[in-house]
Amino acid sequence: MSRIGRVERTTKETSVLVEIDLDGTGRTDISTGVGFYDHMLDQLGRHGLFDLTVKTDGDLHIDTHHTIEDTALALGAAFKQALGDKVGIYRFGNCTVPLDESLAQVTVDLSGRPYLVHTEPEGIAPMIGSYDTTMTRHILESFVAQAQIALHVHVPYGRNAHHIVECQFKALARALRYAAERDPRAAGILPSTKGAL
Ligand SMILES: [Mn+2]
Repeated sequence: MSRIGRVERTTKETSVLVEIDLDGTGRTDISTGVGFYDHMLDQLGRHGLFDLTVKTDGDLHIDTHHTIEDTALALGAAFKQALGDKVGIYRFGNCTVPLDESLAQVTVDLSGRPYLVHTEPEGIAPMIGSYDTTMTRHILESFVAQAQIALHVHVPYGRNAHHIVECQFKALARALRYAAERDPRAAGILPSTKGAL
């Protein structure tokens, strides 16, 4: 049974298409018009071993905010759709990833309830190309709201803004992969005593 999510989301501000296959090989085709964001979504696919297509046509003549946010919302919705009934998956995942001087620790519960805890160093460079670094938290908030997951992302230390953001996406990718992976000991079992996720 394939685990694929496909979401098209069009507003007066943006037009977004996201397709994700949770059981892919890390093949990506990403185009948002925000170079660094494309680089981050490429990390998400590659290190999550998700096949990921993202096509966003946004109002970049205003700024990158709507383009980045709406892409994250569609990505969260597509991820939730691909997860389906969550039977037989690990549900929890965590990964710690260093990138030179920076470290990211990510823990996820595919709980069905949205909650984000996020900390990163203060005072990092405000821009990476056209990417506003205050958007990292906004991306995670948007993704969590639609994916309906609990997500804790911590960067206890780091200096370079590019490294600080990139290690978060790499650790997120791997934590999501572990949580969404099928547990061979749990075939047909929903990982919840409540009977619903
Ligand atoms: Mn916003």
